[in-house]
Amino acid sequence: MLRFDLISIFPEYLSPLKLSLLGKAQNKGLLQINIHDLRDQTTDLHQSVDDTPYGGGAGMVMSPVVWGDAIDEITSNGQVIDLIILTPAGKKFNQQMAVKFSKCDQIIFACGRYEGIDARVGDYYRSQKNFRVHEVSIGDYVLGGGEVAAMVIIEATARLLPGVIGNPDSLREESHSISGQDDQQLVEYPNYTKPAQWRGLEVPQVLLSGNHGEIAKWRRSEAERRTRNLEQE
Ligand code: 6GU
Repeated sequence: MLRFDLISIFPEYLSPLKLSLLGKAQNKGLLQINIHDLRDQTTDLHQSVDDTPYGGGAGMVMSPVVWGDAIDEITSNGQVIDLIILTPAGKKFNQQMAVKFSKCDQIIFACGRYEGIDARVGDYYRSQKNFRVHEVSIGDYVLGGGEVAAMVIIEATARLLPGVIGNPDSLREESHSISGQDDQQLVEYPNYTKPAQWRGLEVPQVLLSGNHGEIAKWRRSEAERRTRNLEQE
């Protein structure tokens, strides 16, 4: 069973992970999500997790001591652990990465705040043979911390696990899993449901035709058109 461990100074910020699809999946025993408070690892009166940057500059940097202790505490020996460090400087998350993460045993999410985590945390765990370290961003903008990014990655990853989604067919047909000609990714075709007329707008005739070959062709060309339009923006 895939186990997610999240470490954050705002554990309550991660409470949506108990809801909806992910909540049900945990109740069914399909995956496990554990949330840890980074401050539990502090030893000083003020429970400090950060300090000023060596070399000067604005902001604060999170302590490698506190992070190392927090990660070690949830490290179960034996299996490989994937450590995801959330940072706007990381590799941009995509569907292929979600597929890879869905095949892991244990994923630890280090949700940094401030100017980020001391760089030696990534270096140290990269040197440990039972760890794989990934620095990941969810897009080209800056968030206040990694918590929302971790939830994005977990939601995208967990729904690929067997049993999490009611109808597994919806995994194959949807956006970003449809492979185009040269295996390039296509976004999804537009979808319609009843009524056939709404506020003067009609559902495309071909979808009412019952001709499955024509419908598949139309959907394919719409997906290609939408993908081309996105590339032009
Ligand atoms: Cl993972 N963290 C922060 N702080 N900002 C981000 C991000 C992560 N991904 C995009 N922006």
